[in-house]
Amino acid sequence: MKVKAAVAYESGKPLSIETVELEGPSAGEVMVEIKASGVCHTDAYTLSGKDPEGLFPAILGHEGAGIVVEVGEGVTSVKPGDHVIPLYTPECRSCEYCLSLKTNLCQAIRTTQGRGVMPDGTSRFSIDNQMLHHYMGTSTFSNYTVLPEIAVAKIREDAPFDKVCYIGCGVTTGVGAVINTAKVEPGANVVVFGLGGIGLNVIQAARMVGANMIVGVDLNPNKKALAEKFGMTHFVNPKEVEGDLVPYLVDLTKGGADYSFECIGNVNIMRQALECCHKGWGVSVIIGVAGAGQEISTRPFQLVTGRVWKGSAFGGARGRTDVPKIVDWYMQGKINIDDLITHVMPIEQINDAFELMHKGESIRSVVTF
Ligand code: NAD
Ligand code: AHE
Ligand code: ZN
Repeated sequence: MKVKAAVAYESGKPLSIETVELEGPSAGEVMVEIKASGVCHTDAYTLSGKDPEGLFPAILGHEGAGIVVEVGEGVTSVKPGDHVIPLYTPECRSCEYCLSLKTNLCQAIRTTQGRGVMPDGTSRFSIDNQMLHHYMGTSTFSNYTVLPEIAVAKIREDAPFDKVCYIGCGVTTGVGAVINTAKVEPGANVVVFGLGGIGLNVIQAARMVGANMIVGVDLNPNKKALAEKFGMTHFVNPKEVEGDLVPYLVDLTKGGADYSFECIGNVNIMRQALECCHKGWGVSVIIGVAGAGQEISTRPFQLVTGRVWKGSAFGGARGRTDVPKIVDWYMQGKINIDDLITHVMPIEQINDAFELMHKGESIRSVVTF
């Protein structure tokens, strides 16, 4: 069928709105009508050409919500009419990774997902007989997309698509990093680097679990007011700190952060995030995604003396199990999504969403179809 999609033909170039061909779902797959999709920094990262897995031409987008319209042979867990959130981290519940219960990184389809194709090695998208790559197994910048059954979370039907799409990445990533990865406890002192679409969700979860100090670090002073509304207790603009940032933060937190979170994707800041942690027990969680060729470094002494470096993908969440619960939290008013969605626009204006992000003027833009 013919669908409307924003196509990334080349890295570094604006997306192009096109009518593209979408094949129906094969066995084990579902077709979803995407109603809304957030634009995450990771989409910009891949479009920039810095993603070693970035493939072009492709249909980007991984933060969507929509309705199942058709299911392939053998699909049992969802049916047409079900409301769903696509999962770039699927949950097959049968691979070694899922069964380990030690990670959320289901590997059932990771290889083909990274190659921009469905599990059978082919793409469902094409234009003028030219194959278009899927992206992160989701391709939500299209009004219809095809996904493996294991890559959709069924959600309640009263949840608004243009809000809960954000749970498809940013909300779950930030909230989950606090709850699942770091397991922040009441009274902990937390430092959050980067007060964007991810960092603000880290902040709201830190407040939710009863953190004591919640320090936000950002170069953009315009992020301060919203971060305070979400629970930040202290704002630090590195440009205004005399001398080194790390000793300043250690001083501020009276010995170092119990937990720090890097929500930028800058390897130099990742080092600062680790080193501002408390000696003996501080845990630093890397969330930000850094470009190809970038590496982190620190003195091993930092780890020998008890600081712990961790990473978190999709907030350590098991999508089919956890995403419906996070939707419930939103619907019950336990988490605030509305104030983070600063811009909503039709898919035709998706390039404006990238521009707003680059200018630091948005937290989350959502495109609708
Ligand atoms: P964003 O652009 O909304 O926010 C980034 C923030 O960092 C901005 O407020 C910016 O002003 C600030 N910043 C930039 N450079 C800085 C510096 N040197 N010092 C202090 N602050 C600085 O981005 P986002 O959508 O919140 O994403 C953040 C990162 O998380 C990206 O790298 C993204 O790819 C990654 N991400 C990872 C996962 C995961 O599962 N691990 C999921 C989603 C996003
Ligand atoms: N292809 C990229 C991977 C980037 C990355 O780490 N992605 C995160 C999700 S970011 C969502 O906004 C993730 O889930 N990683 C685990 C995985 O298996 O990809 C690169 O840099 O190579
Ligand atoms: Zn994302």
